Amino acid sequence: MKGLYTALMCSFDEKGKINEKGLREIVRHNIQESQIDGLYVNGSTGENFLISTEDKKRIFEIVKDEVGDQVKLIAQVGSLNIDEAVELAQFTTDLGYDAISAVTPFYYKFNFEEVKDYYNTILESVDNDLIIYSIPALTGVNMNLEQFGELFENEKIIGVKFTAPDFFLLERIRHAFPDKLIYSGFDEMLLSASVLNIDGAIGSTFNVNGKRARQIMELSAEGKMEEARKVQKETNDLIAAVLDNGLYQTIKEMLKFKGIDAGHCRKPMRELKEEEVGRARQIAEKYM
Ligand code: HMN
Repeated sequence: MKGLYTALMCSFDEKGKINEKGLREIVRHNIQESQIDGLYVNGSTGENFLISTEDKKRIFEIVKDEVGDQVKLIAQVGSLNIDEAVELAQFTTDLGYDAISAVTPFYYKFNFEEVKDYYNTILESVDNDLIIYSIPALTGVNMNLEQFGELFENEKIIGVKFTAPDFFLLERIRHAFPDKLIYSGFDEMLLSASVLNIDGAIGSTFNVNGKRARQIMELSAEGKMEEARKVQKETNDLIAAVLDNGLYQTIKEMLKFKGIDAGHCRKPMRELKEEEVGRARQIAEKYM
């Protein structure tokens, strides 16, 4: 399960319905052009928190059908509705997803016992491995080293998608749990995480920048730091421009520039203005 995973985008039409043809094209682009090791399906980048259970299931099905066994698949099933999380965990395990992942429960101020119970409840219902999705800036859930350790006591919890700029904690987790998988979640910090010996990364920008992400990981592993920094710098020029223009909308527009039917984002995400579409195309032309 090590390696680079694209946090997969989904193509939606202007009414917010799944565009199956576009979704399949995005999947193929990631495998053929970005050359990633796997896909992280229905994460933040997949606009998971904006869609119905039925649509989530349909996306899981389409992606598995398109991918077959070509690359690894991780299903993000986390939900504030724990029944939905369990249902999706079972559904994707039956479909043959290699692992599931679940965002920490958010919005309400759950205490750690509640977070732990959430993961154990999901896992009691399925025979699959789970990767914790930790993204404190969006969920407000900050776990410390001891708490990660308590969650990792469940052998079915095989790792964490670590989306935080806390390299002190990242190093402590790496050192304390050498057998657990750590995936870096912030693409702009990939090199900084790589030097701490992570097992892989999961990122939205790999939809359009997968090859550079791989170079960063490989150059870092070979100790070629000067070259690795150069590629991270190029990557960060791209990411800064994308963030400035509208993250998910701009990545979709860049995919469209490459002839992929990446469609629209779902409301309440906004449409890009004409000049922003122009900027997205310029970013694609420069970096893809
Ligand atoms: C997902 O769940 O879709 C991804 O794993 C999320 C991933 O960590 C991205 N985070 C968010 O979009 C919030 C990053 O790739 C991020 O988009 C990128 O580093 C730019 O900041």
